[in-house]
Amino acid sequence: EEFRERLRQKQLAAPRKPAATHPLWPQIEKLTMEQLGYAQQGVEGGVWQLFAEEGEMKMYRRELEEDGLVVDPLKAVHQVRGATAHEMAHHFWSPDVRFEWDTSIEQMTVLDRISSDTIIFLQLHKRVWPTAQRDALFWSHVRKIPPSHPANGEAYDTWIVCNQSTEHPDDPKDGKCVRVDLTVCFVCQTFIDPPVQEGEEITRDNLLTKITYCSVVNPGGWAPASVLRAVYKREYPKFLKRFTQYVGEKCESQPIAF
Ligand code: 18C
Repeated sequence: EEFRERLRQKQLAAPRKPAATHPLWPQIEKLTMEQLGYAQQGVEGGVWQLFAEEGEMKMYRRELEEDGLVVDPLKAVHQVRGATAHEMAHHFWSPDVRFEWDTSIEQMTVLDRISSDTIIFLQLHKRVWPTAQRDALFWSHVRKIPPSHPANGEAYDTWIVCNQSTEHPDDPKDGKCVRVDLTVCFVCQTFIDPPVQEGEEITRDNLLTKITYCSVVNPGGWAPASVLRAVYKREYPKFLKRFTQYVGEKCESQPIAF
C-alpha cells in the first residue's frame, strides 16, 4: 500500500518536472524551432506540387524516395473560423481526444509523460492491405511561441505541436509491426478578423486560425509505392478536414481559450 501510494505520488509529481531537465530536451528544443521555420516557408518555387484542394485547404507534396521507400514530404495549409490556435494545438496534442479525430489509429498508449507539455506515445495504426501493420513511437511536444514583432497585421498568437520518432525503454518491441519513422509539425496562428474596436469583446466570429501541417513518414519497410501514395492522397485530406471540424464543433459552445 505504502509503495503504491509512493508510486502514485511520483506519477502525480512527474508532469510538473520541467521538460528542460530531460535528456531528450535538446533534441525537442532544436527540432521544434527548426520545424517552425520550415512550416513558415512558402510553397512557391516549384518544388511543391498541389495534390488536394478543398475550400481553404490546400495540400502539397514532394515526391521523394529513400532506399527505395516512398517518404514524400507533405505540407498542408488551411484556415478555419471559430477556434483559436491554442484550442487547435491542444486537441492535436492531447491523448484524451485522439480517437475522436485520428481514424488511422487502432491503439494508443502513453508510454511516458516527460512534462506537462511533452508526452511519449506508442501508436498502433490500422493495417493497409497488402502491407504489414505499422506502429509509431514518438515524443509529442506542444508550446506557445512568443510573438517576435507584435505589430499590426501580425498573428495574435502562435502555437506549435511537434512529433518525432524516438526510442523508449518501455517499448514492448514485440516485432509484430513495422515501425515507421515520422517527423510531424502542426503550426497554428490566431488572427482577430474582423478586428474588434478597443474595449469591444472578441467573439468566436472574430477568430480566424491559419494552420500549417507538415509531415515526413518513412514507412520503415516494404510497401508498394502505388498503394502508399493512394493511402496518402486519401487519408491526409480526410484527417485535416475531420480534425478542424471536430475542434470547431467541440469549442463552439465553450468560452474562448487563448
Ligand atoms: O499527424 C497525425 N496524427 C498524429 C497523432 O496520431 C501523429 C501521427 C502520425 C501517424 C503517421 C502515419 C503512421 C502510419 C500510418 C499507416 C497507415 C494508416 C492508414 C489508415 C487507413 C485506414 O502525428 C494525423 C495523421 C494522419 C494519417 C494519414 C495517413 C498517412 C499515411 C502516410 C504514409 C504512411 C506510410 C506507412 C504506411 C504503409 C502502408 C501503405
